[in-house]
Amino acid sequence: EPKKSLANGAAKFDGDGLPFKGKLIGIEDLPVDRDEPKCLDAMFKLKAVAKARGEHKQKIQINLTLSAVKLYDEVMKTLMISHDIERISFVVIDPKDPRAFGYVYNTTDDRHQFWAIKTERAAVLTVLSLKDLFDTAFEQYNNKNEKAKL
Ligand code: I3P
Repeated sequence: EPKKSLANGAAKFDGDGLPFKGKLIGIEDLPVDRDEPKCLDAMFKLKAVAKARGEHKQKIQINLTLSAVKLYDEVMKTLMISHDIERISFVVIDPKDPRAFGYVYNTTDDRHQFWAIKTERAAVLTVLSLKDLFDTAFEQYNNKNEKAKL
């Protein structure tokens, strides 16, 4: 079977990118850039904090583009933050909640922020698309390097 064409596979991440609806559970700094137990501890803690707050979590839209994971405020339609994909080091699914996942974003000043997100649909859909995005970006990077060698 021929390899899936890069152009077709990458198209869904073009422009505004691939959108998912969700809610922001919370953000916490971690001591390291990849550690599943620490991420899940942060996830459970952030969920408890959100619940104790007694307010609705912020509704967001998550757009996956070839350069970044972009988080928009769903109500205001404003860009909250853009996370360059090369600064995302780790993605986890909450094993206790099919609608929650999180990722570690490494800031330019070397902090490791865990972003916990509740998805409208199954979190695995967003996580698989994220994996697809990382693979596509990596492939494009390699293709560019191959061309540079010619
Ligand atoms: C709500 C319930 C929902 C949750 C919502 C809670 O609590 O846990 O599942 O939505 O969060 O308020 P209750 O059952 O007491 O009404 P998510 O599953 O999407 O988090 P929210 O208020 O932050 O939207």
